[in-house]
Amino acid sequence: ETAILANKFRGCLVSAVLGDCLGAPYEGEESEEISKVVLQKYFDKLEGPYFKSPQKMYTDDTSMTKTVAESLIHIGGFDAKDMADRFVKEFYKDPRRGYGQNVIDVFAKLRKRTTDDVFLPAQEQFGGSGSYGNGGAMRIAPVPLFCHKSYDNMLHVAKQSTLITHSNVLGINGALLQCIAIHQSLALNPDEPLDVKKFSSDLKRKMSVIEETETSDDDSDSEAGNAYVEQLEAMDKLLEKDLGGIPISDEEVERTLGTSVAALHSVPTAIFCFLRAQNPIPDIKTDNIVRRTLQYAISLGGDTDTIASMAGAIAGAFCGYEAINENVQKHCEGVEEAISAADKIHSIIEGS
Ligand code: F2R
Ligand code: MG
Ligand code: MG
Ligand code: MG
Repeated sequence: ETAILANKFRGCLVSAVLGDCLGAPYEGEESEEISKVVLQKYFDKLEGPYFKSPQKMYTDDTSMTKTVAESLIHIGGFDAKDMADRFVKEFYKDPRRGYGQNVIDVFAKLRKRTTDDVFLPAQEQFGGSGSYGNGGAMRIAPVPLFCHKSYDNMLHVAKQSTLITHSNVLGINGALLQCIAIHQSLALNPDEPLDVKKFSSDLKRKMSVIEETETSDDDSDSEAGNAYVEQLEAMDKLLEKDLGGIPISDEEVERTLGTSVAALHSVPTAIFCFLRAQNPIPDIKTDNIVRRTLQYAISLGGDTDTIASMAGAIAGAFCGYEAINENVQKHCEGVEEAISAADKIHSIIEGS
């Protein structure tokens, strides 16, 4: 059983890297600009016999995920100051990774800060409303691995680690939703067909608890309401259509769930990609659920690296490392580090 979990940890972090590396060249493109035929060939070629070529580079998604893992491993738990210092160090060491301009302001303030309050710069973003971007969600994957034994502690660490850069309730809850989705995937047997309806209703139940709490203990005029539960309900309707044999266009997914850098319009989309990929998808020729998830996520356009990375993390946590094509891994930067981080996290939590 512990070997199964180790395999799932690797699958989660490696698939997250693959989604980032493979999706990054398409970030910001419209779905209709991305040819399904070209995308099929892109994956076929990378999965085929190995050929020498420069690796596909990872972006801020993987830089920050690596840092979250390194901090948890180094401390043996969560320490906000350690994690914040590592985000800053990583950014200034390797800034050309496609970070957004706004989050760079947080790093600059964190570097110059004179107090120990590492949460202050994030609170000052966007005139005090905080970022609702998907930057907290995109880097969360190590948290559900490290904290998989304690749900409440997992939510605590997910929230605190997000608050270092994102203080808007939508940015925070997006990270919590992505964290919970990975946590659910870790607990499932990939040899049995996934119960899509149960996966979604479990997510909705947990998010409704979170959205009720967030709304009531927040003094600020909380616009959050039940935004994520509503997105998950919209996701269910799309999935029901799909199961009923009614075609779902990319335009409908984009219009209903979104494909932007906003957490609300990308985290539910990533979960949708994973759930829809449990069954065949038109124009995507593969039996592999991880590949189908990644290829579909990229085909939707928009924030492709991040949506594919988040969807990949959930799919990899479900299917495990053995399901991931070996050749495609060689074409992506950062895979070895992801494997090493997954193994270290596993040995820390199994050793204790
Ligand atoms: N930044 C990008 N991609 C576009 C730029 C690519 C780059 N120029 C290049 O290729 O070199 N990708 C990465 O950023 C996303 C994660 O963003 P994160 O970390 O959440 O950043 P930020 O700046 O906090 O928020 C993102 C944008 O969301 C809007 N926004 C957020 N909160 C807002 C608020 N309260 N009011 C108004 N707007 C808000 C802003 O437009 C932010 O810039 C990932 O895609 C990652 O891959
Ligand atoms: Mg489109
Ligand atoms: Mg990126
Ligand atoms: Mg992105």
